[in-house]
Amino acid sequence: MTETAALPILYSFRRCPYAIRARLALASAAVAVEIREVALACKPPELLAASARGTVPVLVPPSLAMPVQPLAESLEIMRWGLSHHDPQDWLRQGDAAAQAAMAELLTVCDGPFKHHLDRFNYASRYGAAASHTEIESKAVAAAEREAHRQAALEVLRGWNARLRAAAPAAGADGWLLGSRPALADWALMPFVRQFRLADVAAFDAAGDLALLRAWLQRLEQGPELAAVLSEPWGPRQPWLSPSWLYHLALPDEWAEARCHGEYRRSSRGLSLEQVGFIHASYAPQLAGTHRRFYGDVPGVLLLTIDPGRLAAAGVAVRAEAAPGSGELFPHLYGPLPLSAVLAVEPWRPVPVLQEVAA
Ligand SMILES: N[C@@H](CCC(=O)N[C@@H](CS)C(=O)NCC(=O)O)C(=O)O
Repeated sequence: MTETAALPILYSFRRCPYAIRARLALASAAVAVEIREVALACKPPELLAASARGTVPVLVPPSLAMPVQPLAESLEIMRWGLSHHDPQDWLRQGDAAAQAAMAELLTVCDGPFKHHLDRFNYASRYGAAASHTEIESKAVAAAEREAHRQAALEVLRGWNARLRAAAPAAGADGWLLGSRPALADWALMPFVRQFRLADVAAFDAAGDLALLRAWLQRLEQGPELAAVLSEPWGPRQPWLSPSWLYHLALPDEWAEARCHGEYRRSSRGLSLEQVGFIHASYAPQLAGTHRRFYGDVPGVLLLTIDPGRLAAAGVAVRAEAAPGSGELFPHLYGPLPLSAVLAVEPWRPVPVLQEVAA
């Protein structure tokens, strides 16, 4: 069942260009949302329940809003946010010609441009035909990558020409639809930025992209992008799912576990054998656990544990009261198998529910 909450939930990934454009629109619309940063290699079940496709961004509207269906397309999320409040008229309400031009730009960006961008930027993922020798394969892959770069450049030249035509009077200060930015500018920017970052020197030297370069620079250097790449819009630590269990580990002890294939520490300074179980925390308990036991340890690691995989490995989990308090904590009765650990990352302070002020 899809989770619903008082605030809209945005499953996001800080560096994903689709998620960036969604956050840009929600921030511009000053819509309060709860941001849930997702590690794409370790997607929380709540995201998959909201959208089986498992891509980000996904927006789960609050239970009282209509429609209540999650939105799993970045452009839908942008429009949803701006339909509530669009102070800079990104949607160009009432301007059918601008809207049609925008739709065309977005179709090209998310279709052919993205296609070529991916095959240029992540060429190794798309690989050359296997029938070649290794040397031939490398040459074919390089040629294919260059062909995709050229095809993407062709699209960029079209956008550069559009900037010239759309705001001849404004010169280098023009935007895709005239003298002020619209949804299309913000929606395309993260992808043009990605293209530039794949080969900064070549992009910066391209004589026929001067207007587009200036456009990108203005969009990148404004406060909007910086805002959505930092807290609270762009948290660096993945969201802590209530479906998972967590354990704080000392780096040496985790390294030892990796050698042995299982982890046998219960808590700081105590083994599984001494205690009889491994201490763990539910998401909301983690900050307190860290404060009480690990506040002075540099480099402490956060383990994310899947209770389903624990069960499959025959490790029982019991919720039991901590001594001297009625608070129930998850206790693992058996060694923690590495296969049940979904993620290991440096501990960072747990972001509390993030309400982005309107
Ligand atoms: N059409 C979708 C595409 C979203 C998308 O592909 N996002 C990427 C991250 S940038 C993703 O979630 N990929 C899934 C994965 O890597 O497992 C949109 O506009 O939101």
